[in-house]
Amino acid sequence: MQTQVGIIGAGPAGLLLSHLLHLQGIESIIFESRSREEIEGTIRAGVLEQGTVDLLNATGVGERMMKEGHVHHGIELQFNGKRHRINMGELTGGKNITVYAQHEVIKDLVAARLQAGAKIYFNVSDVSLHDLDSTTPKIHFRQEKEGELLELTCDFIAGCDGFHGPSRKAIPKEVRIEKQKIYPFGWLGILAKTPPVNPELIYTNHERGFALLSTRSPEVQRHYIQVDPSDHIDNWSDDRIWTELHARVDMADGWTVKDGPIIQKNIVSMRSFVCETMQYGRLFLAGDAAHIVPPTGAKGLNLAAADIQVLARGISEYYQSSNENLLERYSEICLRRVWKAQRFSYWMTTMLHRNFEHSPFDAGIQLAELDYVTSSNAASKSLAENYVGLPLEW
Ligand code: RFL
Ligand code: PHB
Repeated sequence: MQTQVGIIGAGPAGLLLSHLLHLQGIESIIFESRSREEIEGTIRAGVLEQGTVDLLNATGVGERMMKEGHVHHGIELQFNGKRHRINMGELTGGKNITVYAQHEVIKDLVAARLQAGAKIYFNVSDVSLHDLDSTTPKIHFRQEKEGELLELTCDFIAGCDGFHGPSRKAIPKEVRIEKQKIYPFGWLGILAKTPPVNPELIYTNHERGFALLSTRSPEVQRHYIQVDPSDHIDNWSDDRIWTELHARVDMADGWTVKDGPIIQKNIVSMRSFVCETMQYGRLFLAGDAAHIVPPTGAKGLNLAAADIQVLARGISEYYQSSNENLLERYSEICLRRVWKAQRFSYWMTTMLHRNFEHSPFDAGIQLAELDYVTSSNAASKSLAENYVGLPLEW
């Protein structure tokens, strides 16, 4: 089996890459370990930066997002019992974000790819990478468990298989540069059948811990509360979750979050991680395979989309003119943006979560930071320009 680009992982990174390459007449094959139903049903991100929205629109996969997504021109920060609006539109010269669920982006991309006749192998197993430092790298995989081991030969491999996939680990340990930070925070996320509580997202710093009120549709809302990362979801009855949300976000003037049936709940832990070796021979890592951010800045999927824009253009220049200049600079171009998104996500996370090991002094500094960011135009502007997404510098 042979193709131009072998892609491991059908998350936003892998699907978007396959789509962009197709628009340039470049062939690819995607290998995904989960089923189509699973990838289209996994609840994750919700916030798309303006640049991600523009990219999806410009490449013909934004139609449903424009109909069903919600444009937000600001966010609210709540602390000390008061709410403060960051007017992102005004502070960034008209930029905004769109709330549209990641699994809807996945559905749109899978549909577009399959309609164009793309080859996506779902439910594959035993994926491994070989001959990365040759011009004919190979992917081994099984189409069915216990089935025979098959081989794909290609010109390039894109490792778009998330944090736990095999691609990053295929880079020899001696040359792989990895940097990470683990946080003592977890997020318990819920999907609830309730009406929206607010036209914009509310990020809350409360003495009991962080809370975030987000949305998905007029009928379904997405909320998060900070919990211990080692806590188990079975310890959280629906009643306990609502009680905790009320305690953290309800206001003295009678404003209250609306309860309703919880249709999905889980706990995720938080880390910041960068693999600075984003390319090795003919292997290129993109998205969560190369970097993880804590979700407080809403950056993960957007970073994946930015990596893919660079990679797709680099591969396309290679086939058009044998010019490898962009491909050679792939890590360097991506990492500038990745590190800035890491900084922002780290800053939002430490500003908004309660660290129960902090001293009263640390807590004082944290509240001063929130006070500053909501009362200084310069500080609000800095938050806003990062939240809507920094430009990609080539
Ligand atoms: P993904 O989405 O993890 O996709 C990787 C795919 O690779 C497959 N795979 C394999 N395939 C074949 N063989 C193997 N051995 C394989 N191993 C894995 C997996 O099954 C999967 O389908 O990575 P990708 O494409 O890089 O996309 C990254 C995003 O998913 C991620 O960064 C975001 O979800 C992060 N994130 C957010 N990002 C935003 O931009 N805005 C947000 O509002 C936002 N909110 C969030 C988030 C992540 C969250 N969690 C769950 C950590 C909120 C949360 C709670
Ligand atoms: C979400 O709606 O899932 C969401 C929103 C904002 C974040 C993270 C997740 O910072």
